[in-house]
Amino acid sequence: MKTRAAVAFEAKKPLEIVELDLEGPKQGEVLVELMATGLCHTDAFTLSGEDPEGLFPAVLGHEGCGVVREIGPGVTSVKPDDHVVPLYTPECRECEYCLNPKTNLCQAIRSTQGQGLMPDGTSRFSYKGKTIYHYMGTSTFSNFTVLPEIAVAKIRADAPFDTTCYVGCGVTTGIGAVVNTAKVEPGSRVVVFGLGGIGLNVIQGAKLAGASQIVGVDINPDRADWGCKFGMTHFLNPQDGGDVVERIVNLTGGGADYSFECIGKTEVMRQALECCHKGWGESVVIGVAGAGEEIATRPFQLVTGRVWRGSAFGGARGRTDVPQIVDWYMNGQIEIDPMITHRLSLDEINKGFDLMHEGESIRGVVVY
Ligand code: NAD
Ligand code: AHE
Ligand code: ZN
Repeated sequence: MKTRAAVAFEAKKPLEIVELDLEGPKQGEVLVELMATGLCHTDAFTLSGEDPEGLFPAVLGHEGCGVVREIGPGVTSVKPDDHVVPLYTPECRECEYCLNPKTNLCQAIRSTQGQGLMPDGTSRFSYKGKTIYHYMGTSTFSNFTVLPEIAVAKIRADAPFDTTCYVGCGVTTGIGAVVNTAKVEPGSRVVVFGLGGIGLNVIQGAKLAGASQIVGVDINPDRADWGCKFGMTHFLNPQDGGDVVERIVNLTGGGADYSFECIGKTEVMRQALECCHKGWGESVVIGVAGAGEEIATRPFQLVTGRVWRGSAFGGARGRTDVPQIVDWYMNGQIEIDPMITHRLSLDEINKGFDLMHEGESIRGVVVY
């Protein structure tokens, strides 16, 4: 079949809207009609050429929501007309990782996913006879996409597509980092670096967890109001002068119980660790840094009890946890709607990335 898609033909170039050929679902795969997709900073990161796994030409996009239109042989967990969220972290429920409660990083299809291919080692997308790569196993910047059955979460049918797509990455990543990875306790002092599409969800997760102090840190002063909307208690702009770590240690009365880096800058990751409380403070790296970048700190920071950890997709097991997060949204326990600041057509997708880079949008969503 044919599908309209925004294709990244080359790094650093705008996406091009073209009609692609799409092969139907094979064994264990499903064809999904995307209804909406969010634009996450990770898509921009890969388009920038900084992602060591970045492949071109590819159909980017990993924050979608849509409807199953066709299933391949052997598919049992979903059927046509089911509403689904594509999962860049699948959940096979069988691999060594899925069977270990310490991780959400299902590895069943990770190697082919990183090569921009479906599990059988081929791509379903092509343009003028040439292969176009998949991205993160999801490729939601296409009106139709093919996904392995283990990489879709079935969700309730009354959830709106243009907001629920955000659960496919930003909402789950932010809230999950708080509740699954850090396991923030009531009364905790939390510091969040970067108040964009991820950081604001860390803030609402920290509020949900009962944190008593939630400090937001961002160089964009407009983000102060945004943080307050979701439970931030204090805002700090690093550009206002002074040493950021010292300012946070003073503000929190000794350091953060938990900090979260939601930017992807290694120097900020260091600040996030070093602003943690001696003896017990834990810092969670969420931001994705460019190829070749490394983090550094004095080992003494760890010797004296601070902990450095990371979180992918908020530690969530997608097929199990995504439907529950969608329920939280539909029951009013978490907010999504105010964070969807811009709705765009597929033809306007490059404008959506401009808005992200200009700090104008929290989440831009393409509605098909
Ligand atoms: P975003 O562009 O919406 O937000 C980034 C925020 O950081 C902006 O508000 C910006 O003003 C702020 N910022 C930039 N430099 C800063 C600095 N030096 N100090 C303080 N604030 C600064 O991005 P996003 O979509 O929220 O994504 C954030 C990061 O999280 C990206 O690196 C993205 O790739 C990553 N990410 C990781 C996961 C995961 O599973 N680990 C999932 C999604 C996104
Ligand atoms: N490909 C990059 C790393 C990118 C990365 O860390 N991706 C996150 C999700 S970001 C979503 O917005 C992730 O889930 N990582 C776990 C994994 O297995 O990819 C690189 O540096 O090579
Ligand atoms: Zn993302």
